[in-house]
Amino acid sequence: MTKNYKVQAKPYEFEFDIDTTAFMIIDMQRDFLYPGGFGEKLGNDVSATNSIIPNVKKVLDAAREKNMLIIHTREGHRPDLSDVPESKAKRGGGIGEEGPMGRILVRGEYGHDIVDELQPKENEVVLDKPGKGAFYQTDLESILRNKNIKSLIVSGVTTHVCVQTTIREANDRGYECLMLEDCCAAFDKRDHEDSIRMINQQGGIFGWTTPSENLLDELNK
Ligand code: TIU
Repeated sequence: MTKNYKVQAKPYEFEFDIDTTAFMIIDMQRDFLYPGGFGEKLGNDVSATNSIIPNVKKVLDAAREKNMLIIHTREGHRPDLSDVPESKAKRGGGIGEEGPMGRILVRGEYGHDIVDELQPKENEVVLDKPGKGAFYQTDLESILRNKNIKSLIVSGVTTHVCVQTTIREANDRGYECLMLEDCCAAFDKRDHEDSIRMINQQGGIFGWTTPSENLLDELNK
């Protein structure tokens, strides 16, 4: 494999082959980015998660230009809620309840879908997941194998929950992950910053992190 791109990152340069790298956008759903959805119902202010939409869009445009594999994920459940563990239902967020954007975190509802600015194109993968990690109870591993993907560039929300869980799952499966710092957000800035440190500490214990500008500079060279 020729690694034809090198991005400045922490803890050291992230090298990847564009043909074996996918751009992942985790859960940029209205339910996490707009008032009245799951994120707010859990007691959070959604302004931080909403604020990264333009940053993610810039990288999405660049990834489309380079014909990278693009994978969008959505956290959510069946309309009959049969796939919601009791432990998750109990912990709030109003899963299945009627809200201003439809039934919260339920597939097919307006709030469950991806925001207008980042709507997937027909040739892009949309992966529905019931949990926090994108590998749990999904066919992500099979898709990555079939498409010969070795590295993941990761964006989305929230940094400390679905983004971190997915990067940890990917790392254990042998994928090299670059997390884009300004293309991820948590409701609380501290959770976001702590996550960045957790990922790139100990020589990149489970990944690399960088501001998206460094990736865009490299892709535009
Ligand atoms: N609560 C929270 O921070 N996140 C989630 O429940 N899901 C995702 O991170 N997508």
